[in-house]
Amino acid sequence: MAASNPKKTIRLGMVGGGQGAFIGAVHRIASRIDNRFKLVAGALSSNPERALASGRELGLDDDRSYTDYKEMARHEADLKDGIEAVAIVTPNHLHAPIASAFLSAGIHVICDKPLTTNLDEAIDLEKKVHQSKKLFILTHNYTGYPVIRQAREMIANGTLGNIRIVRAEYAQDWLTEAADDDNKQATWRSDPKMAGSGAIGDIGTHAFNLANFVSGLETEQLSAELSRFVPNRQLDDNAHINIRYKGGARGTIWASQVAPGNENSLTLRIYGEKGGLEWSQEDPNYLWHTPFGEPKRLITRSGNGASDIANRVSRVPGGHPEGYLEGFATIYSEAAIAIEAYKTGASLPEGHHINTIEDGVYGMKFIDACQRSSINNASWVSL
Ligand code: SOE
Repeated sequence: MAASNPKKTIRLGMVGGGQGAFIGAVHRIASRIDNRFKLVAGALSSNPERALASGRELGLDDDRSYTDYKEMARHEADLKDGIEAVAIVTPNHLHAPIASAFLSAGIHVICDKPLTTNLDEAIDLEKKVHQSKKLFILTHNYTGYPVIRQAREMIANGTLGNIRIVRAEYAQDWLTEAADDDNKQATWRSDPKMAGSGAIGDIGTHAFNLANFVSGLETEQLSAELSRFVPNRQLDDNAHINIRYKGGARGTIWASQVAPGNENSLTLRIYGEKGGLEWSQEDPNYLWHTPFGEPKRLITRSGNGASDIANRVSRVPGGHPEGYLEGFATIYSEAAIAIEAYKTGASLPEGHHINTIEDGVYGMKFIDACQRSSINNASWVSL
């Protein structure tokens, strides 16, 4: 990222993400790519042996390895060199209580999505964030890709004219069959108490967030049909959603965990009166611009046609692929810039973006509206 960024390393703690977890390791790698954070404390597991072993594996001092996040928040707040920010990488039902404990201790929060298990909890958490006056950053990591930043800029500056159609798809296949009991990732994600929502929360909120981020549109109403295709599954594993945006544009979101052949197929297509944009997460360095009546144009990350906004969040020259981890790293580096600016009062650089508590609540309004609509025969509901 741009050389003008302040370079102070921020002391980071982590809750969740011990041995056997998936997303915690991604957060840790992402936090280090631009050398902006140092992990110094963690409550990596609620199991004492696993917490200690996971901490040691990551080089944490034993006295900064906790099993109780509340104790971690209290103790870290008392230390002279205590953590400045905490990353929450637990199942969804723990996001709100953990975030509240650290906010009350005066520590900034970086949290995985979706925000909570239900909308009421999300609204309560929003109040706590505001009261604490600390930063809350939600890791909607797909907003970190350079050409996604450029797509947003192109739409904002009118390159496509008025937007008419938004189509976001997030298709996976890993839950096509009932998961084994020892599949930790699947078990909590399909438990209503721990996850609160199925495909719409786990991946649909990413698609919704990305479509909003790039298009700049605001949802007026939606109609959703949530399905549970796998017998005995308690949460949705497939969702079809139609969206009416304010101003007249129309959108569809398809989120599925049961679409064989799709590993992590997040795609976005947006069309306006003057042209369109097309992007696929599995080929993330490229953005197609389709001006109406002209040949398609390929914009490449940090290469042909890349803008300053895209280059600001690129690291290596075009033709050398950047992907998931670098996009995630951008979320962390933007968080670091926001934390530094909070401390020093410095202004944020042009193009800087973080997903805030408000984006988290908006995602929960989306989930809530999908659930309300679906149980009512896919009726149109407002957010
Ligand atoms: C699993 O479905 C998962 O890891 C999600 O939880 C992430 O948010 C998504 O980015 C990739 O898939």
